[in-house]
Amino acid sequence: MPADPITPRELYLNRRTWLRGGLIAAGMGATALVYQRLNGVDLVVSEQPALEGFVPVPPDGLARGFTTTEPTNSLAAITNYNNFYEFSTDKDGVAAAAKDFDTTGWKLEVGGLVTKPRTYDLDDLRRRFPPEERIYRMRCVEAWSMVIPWAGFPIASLLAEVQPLSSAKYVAFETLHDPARMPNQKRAVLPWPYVEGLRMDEAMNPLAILATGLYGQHLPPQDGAPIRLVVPWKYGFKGIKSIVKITLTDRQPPSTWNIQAPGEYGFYANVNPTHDHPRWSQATEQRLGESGRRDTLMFNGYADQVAHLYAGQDLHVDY
Ligand SMILES: Nc1nc2c(c(=O)[nH]1)N[C@H]1C(S)=C(S)[C@@H](COP(=O)(O)O)O[C@H]1N2
Ligand SMILES: [Mo]
Repeated sequence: MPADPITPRELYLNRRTWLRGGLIAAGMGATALVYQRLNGVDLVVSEQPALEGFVPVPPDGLARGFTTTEPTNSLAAITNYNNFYEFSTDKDGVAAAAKDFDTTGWKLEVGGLVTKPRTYDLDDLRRRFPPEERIYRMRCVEAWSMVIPWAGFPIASLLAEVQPLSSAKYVAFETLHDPARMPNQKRAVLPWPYVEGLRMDEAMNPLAILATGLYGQHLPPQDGAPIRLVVPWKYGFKGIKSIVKITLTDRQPPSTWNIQAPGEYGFYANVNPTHDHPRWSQATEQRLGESGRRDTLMFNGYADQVAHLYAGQDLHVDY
């Protein structure tokens, strides 16, 4: 198997054609799935228009956790190895199944316990919140990981505009529910729509973003077009895709995987190498494109930025 081609950062900002390449065989260990890209299978290469007003990661971004010196995974890998059950439960089948997903006329409704509820269209969002680059590690609860150059804006900026009431303690997120456009919603593989939530202080942390792009392009359908959540210190399932609704609330919101298997997936779902999943270890992970496994880091390596949010909380109980 060829290694995942690493894309130098200088190239992706102006390069419009992408090499087709094989993905790696990511061995997940005896307890988890083994993913193999067979020779001869073409990847779905997802070309999207460039994002206007894209702001590269700031020079002091490393200290703030906004970037990393670890190599980014290729666009081909990021867009052909996905979890998005509304389209397919096969990670290598999402790209093809979501290829024609139409996001024309998308609306994002923001309401609940706020002073100024508001419905945004994508042009509003782009105008008001220019896409900033954030290069984050992404650690799936299934024990694989990638490094992804997102473009997005802090949720804090959006919340500042709608002005949460002091009674608002949590932020609830909801994915589109439309089986005509998300065909796997015709099957009851999960309760639809997919929902997620954050505590207010988590949502206000500068690392938490709403992403509208990656590699300086608009977000491809398989990665959650046109807008999805990215919280890099939590397991990937918290990063809800294709969001239509954000609601401020005083109660802990439901989380799809927590409803589905409460003993396996907590509401907080902070990356924690010392708290194993009941069916597999969380101590190590398979980074796509690497041959050996690497150690999983507490809070996925973002402890300096977020550990204070959980002071006094038992992360083996509130997991
Ligand atoms: N609506 C929705 N959001 C979702 C999922 C999903 O199935 N449906 N899968 C989650 C999981 S388990 C992961 S690991 C990430 C994967 O994001 P990526 O495919 O862009 O890497 O999306 C998350 N967001
Ligand atoms: Mo995941």
